[in-house]
Parts: sequence; C-alpha cells; structure tokens
Amino acid sequence: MKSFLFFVTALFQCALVAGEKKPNFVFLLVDDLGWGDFGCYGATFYETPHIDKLAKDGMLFTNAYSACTVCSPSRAAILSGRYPARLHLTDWITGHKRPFAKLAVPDWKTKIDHERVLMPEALKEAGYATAFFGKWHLMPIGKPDFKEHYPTAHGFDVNVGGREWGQPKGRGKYFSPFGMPGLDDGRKGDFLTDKLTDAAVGFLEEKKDEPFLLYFSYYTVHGPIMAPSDLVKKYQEKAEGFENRRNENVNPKRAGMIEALDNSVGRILAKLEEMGVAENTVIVLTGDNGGDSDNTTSGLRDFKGFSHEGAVREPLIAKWPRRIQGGTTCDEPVIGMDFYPTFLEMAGLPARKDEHIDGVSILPLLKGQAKQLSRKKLYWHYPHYHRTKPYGAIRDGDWKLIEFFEEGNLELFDLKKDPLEKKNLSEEMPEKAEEMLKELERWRKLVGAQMMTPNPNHDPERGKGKQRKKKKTPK
Ligand SMILES: [Ca+2]
Repeated sequence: MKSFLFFVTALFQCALVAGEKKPNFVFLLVDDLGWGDFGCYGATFYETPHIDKLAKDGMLFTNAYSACTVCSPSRAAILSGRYPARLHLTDWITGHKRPFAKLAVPDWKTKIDHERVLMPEALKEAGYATAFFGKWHLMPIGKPDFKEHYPTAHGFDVNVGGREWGQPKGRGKYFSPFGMPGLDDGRKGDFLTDKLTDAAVGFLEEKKDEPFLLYFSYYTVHGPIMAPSDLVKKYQEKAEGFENRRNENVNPKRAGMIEALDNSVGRILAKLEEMGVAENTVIVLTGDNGGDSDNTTSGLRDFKGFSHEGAVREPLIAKWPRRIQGGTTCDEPVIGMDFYPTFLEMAGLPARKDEHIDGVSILPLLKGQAKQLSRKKLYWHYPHYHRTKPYGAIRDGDWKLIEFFEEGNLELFDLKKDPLEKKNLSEEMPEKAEEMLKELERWRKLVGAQMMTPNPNHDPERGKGKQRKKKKTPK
C-alpha cells in the first residue's frame, strides 16, 4: 500500500514537471581522494585540466565532507542518506582487529542490507536506468552468495567491477587481468581506470532516450599506487626540478593515477556533449575519505583513517548547465548523505524522508538561491581503532569538537580561525566544549549509535600495536 501511494504521488509529481525531461545523473566517486589532489583545489604538480574545467563550469565546495574517514561507511551513507552510526556500518569492511585494546568494538554490520530504499532504487522506481562501475566494498568478505550483495541487488541494473574488494586484487591489480564482474580483462597492459571508462562510455551510448544514473565509483586513487608507464615517465620528468613549495605529493605514480582519472572524466564529459545530453545532465564529483598520506590534503591535519579534517574533507564539484552558475564557490558544510535527497529534488521526485533521514537537499545552494542550509550540525562516529583511536566528532558552524572514547579527552577547534586544527581550545573554553559534547551525546542516542565497551581482554602491553598475525595461507 505504501509503495502504491508513493507511486501515485510520483506520478502526480511527474505530471507537474511534464514537458521538462528528468535530468541524468553522473556521480563520480573517487577512492581516497585528498582535498589537495586537483588543480582547482590548489595542486600544481598534478595536472587535472578536465576536472578544473568542470569546476569552472560548475560549483566548487570548500567544506564538503565524507561521512567517515574510511571507505565502506561513507559509501553506505551516500547510497542510503543515513549516517553510518544509524546504519551500524561504521568501519571499512572488515576492519582492523585489536583484541587487546582498551575498548571493545561493538557488533557492527559488515554489509549494506536490504532494509532501506537506496538512492539507485528510488531513481529506478522513477524510470531511471541505473548503472554501477567500479568499487563496491559494501558486502561481507568471503561469503559465497555474491548475488545477494552485489550492486545489482541494490537498485543497479548493471554492475561492472563491483565486488567485495576494497581495492583491485586481480592478478594484475590496476593492470589486466582484473578479475572483476562484468569487466572484460582486455589485453595485457590495459589499465583499470581506462577499461572501466570504456564500459561507462559504452553504457552512455545506449542511453539516449531514458534518464540515467551513471554511478562511477573509481577504484583509483586507492593503493596499490600504479599508473601507465607513459604517465609515470611524464611525472618523473616533471618531478626533476619541481619546486615543492606547498608540500604536495610528488609521487609520479600517484600523479599518473590522477591524470588517468582526469582523462576518464574528460572522456565522459565529451561523450555527454557528443550525445547532446550534457545540458540535461547533472555531474557530481567527490571522494569517500581523505587522501592516503599527509601531503595529499593541501595542509589539512592528518589523512585517511585519522580523526582530523584531512580524513574527511573532500573535493566536491557539481555541474548542471543553466541551473548551477559556472565558476562559483560554496563554503557551506555539506556531507555524503545529502546527495540522495538532492538528486530526488533535481529529478522533481518527492522526498523520501524516512529513507534519507540524515541528508538534506543542497539544491538551494547549487542554484544560488541560498548561501546556507538550515542544518548547522554534522556528526561523525567511529567506535574503531585505525590510525586514530576511537572517536566521535561534531561540527557546529565553525566549531568542531572531537571526543576520544578511551580517555574521554576532548579537542575543540575554531575551524574559521584555525582550519589546520593546530590549537586545541578545550581547556581554554571548557563550557563550549561541554555544550558541544552534550549535543554529540544527544545525537548518538537519537541515531542509536553503537558504543564501545570495556574490553575484558585488555592488555596494555599487547594492546599497543597491531595484533594481527600474518596469515600463512597462500594467496
Ligand atoms: Ca576510501
């Protein structure tokens, strides 16, 4: 009955916008993308002309966030419009094991389940063709029933490359053979980003008449850091004599990976133009967590797996001709859960607030109708050990508070005056810190966040380092 009512409402909404064709969506999600990885975000060693052009034709965000500092939770948040804490999917699948640490990790979910209507399912219901390319990483490792967990079980008509892997693990890693579902292995030397782009362009060529969601979830620039030899050579030469004034990452292989990504974006944009659908296509480009080293974040503190800005602040660029004014910048904080309601509103579809409960449509920002959202607070919840110790965080306006769960110690930063989080103000401003901590605790209760518990096996000596023994099983 519920779905029937939704269907009727959807029909009504469609009638309202009759005559206006629904926009297509191209969602480009880059793995381990640092805040400083593109020219339009300050990179000078890496070259990203197509992405820079995309920013020139669209809106660039300076305070866009991923919902987590690691892969799987951020991806689940984008697809569901819900905080990882609410989903109980709070770590990369399958997470680090720290059996002797002070706190025990809660019993979290290692998959995105079927309880919710995800963004691709909502668009599919409304007549969209939906296709997934690249990294999925939202299912248990080592389970045989892949069909139950693949992107095709979650609203995508097509899956090219998505499986349980968090990085390319085929025999050639980023080079053929890839060992990925739906992706032909091509020829020796073929590069994964290029091959996935071939498949994405192939999908576009078939979709002239119906609206589509092309969800391109790049494996790049996650390790292993590998790039085509001509690109590596180009950046080896560039590195000689390069004056590294901004402490940029000058790894020629990583630079080559970024250029291959940029070429991929360029090919997709060119195909949309060639097909005559660019005018009616929304393009969004962002990342799932910070870069994997401290020189990929344009100076922001820390990087992937830590608890500071470099782990969660992401490039975000959105283009939609005639609706988003080109060359504009937005400083309002936005987060991964926001894409789902934003896409629905762009498509003239009714909001599904029971689903994307933690996201808000950022369409008013994109259209230049508003400089700010009414939502002022963002939250993070990471009851796990990684490069960071377990923590929770809240951003409220320009203020950010981090709570470390082991000792309960707090860090308070004024991001406007101190964007690099150098000065912890928690002792100087205990009342502000306390007020924000109360709000963080209130939110955790609201979303049913899973909390850590004292670990009965805690052993301070053995709990210090990594506890995993190297497996001897051949692979
Ligand atoms: Ca990632």
